[in-house]
Amino acid sequence: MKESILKGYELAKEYYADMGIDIDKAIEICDSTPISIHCWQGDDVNGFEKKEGALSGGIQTTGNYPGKARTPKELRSDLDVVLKHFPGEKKINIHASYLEADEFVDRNKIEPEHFKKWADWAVERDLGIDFNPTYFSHDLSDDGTLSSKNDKVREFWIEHGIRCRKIGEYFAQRTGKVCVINHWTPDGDKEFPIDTLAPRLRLKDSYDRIFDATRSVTGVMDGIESKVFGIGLESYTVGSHEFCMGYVMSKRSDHIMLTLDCGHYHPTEVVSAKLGAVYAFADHCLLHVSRPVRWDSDHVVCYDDELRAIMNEIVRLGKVKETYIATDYFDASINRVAAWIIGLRNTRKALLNALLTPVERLKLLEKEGDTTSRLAVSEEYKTAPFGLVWDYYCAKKGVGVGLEWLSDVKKYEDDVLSMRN
Ligand code: RNT
Ligand code: ZN
Repeated sequence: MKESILKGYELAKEYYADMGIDIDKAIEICDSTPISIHCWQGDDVNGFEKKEGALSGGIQTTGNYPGKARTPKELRSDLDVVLKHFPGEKKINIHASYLEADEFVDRNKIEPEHFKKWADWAVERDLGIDFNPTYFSHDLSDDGTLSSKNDKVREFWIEHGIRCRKIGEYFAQRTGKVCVINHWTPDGDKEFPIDTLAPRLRLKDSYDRIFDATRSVTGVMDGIESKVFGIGLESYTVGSHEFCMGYVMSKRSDHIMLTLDCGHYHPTEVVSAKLGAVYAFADHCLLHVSRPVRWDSDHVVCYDDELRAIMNEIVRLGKVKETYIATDYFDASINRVAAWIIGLRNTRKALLNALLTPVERLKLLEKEGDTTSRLAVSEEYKTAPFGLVWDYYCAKKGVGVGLEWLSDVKKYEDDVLSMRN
């Protein structure tokens, strides 16, 4: 390690010790907290089903930067570059549409064997695996999935959900780590429906049936993700926030939790402000870390106020272990590998920053009613020498300090990505 990095570490250690913070302990907690890497940043949410089809379900990647992964092998090779430049415990988050089979296998026919190569790859790297049923980008998903009024269509998607939970169990068994499954359906309407209740009752029934049919599954946690609207489905969303929150809370289940995606609320609402309320009723929740710009645009995650506020909140609530952190964005306008690394490093960085907050001191001031000091202390630590701790942590983990990662990614672009088109 460079002399200057070590010097910086010593300086920061002293500074934070004065605030009552042990930076080594903060690094240790940060490092052991899993962050789940969404596989879909590498290929614009295409997946590897042997069937042509456009991305649907009201989500959209924008940009046409060259070099996207066209095969599972390419995607995993790109992910290996990401893994090199992002510190701490990692998981890989796969969608059902990223299966591998010689011939087309429909969503209601998927089996653990179609994900064996992903599991082998993850086990070799000691990564956990998270999973997602793909309830979009399919011939049968254009007019509702789990809430469809067409029984055959609904049965098809229930079967998909059931199979996904079994595949989740397979991943948990292969990796020895919990598999977090996220259930998100795009179901909704471009115009205001007359009957807003019936689709929700069907969605509720579908989730019930998926969970009832897979009661014996172990090692799996299930997130239910809400949304405000999708493109083309602007007026009505079946799985709205109230629906999903109501569903999760009414189940009182030890494995069903709410998923909060940063882009899935009205533009002035923030996830950081919701966590304290959710945790009044829940033991766990799943975060989809994303950056909405005026809508659910899924921009690359930046080290911005809201990301820091989210991480601060889970630290202050004492819910770092209980909160499953996953990234969810898709930017096709810049080098996709760099997009991954930038967002993932920022997510980890914000977590470390939050862990270096004098939380105990602030809580005490609040308890004593000294709101003046509470504000003064809160403001003061904002300019603490956090960057020195981050650089030391990155150096210690060998993932590149500062922009060291960028030249490696540029080289990978020249040698590999640019040859793909
Ligand atoms: C869509 C949801 C969902 C997806 C992924 C691909 O609005 O955020 O989580 O982004 O499942
Ligand atoms: Zn999401």
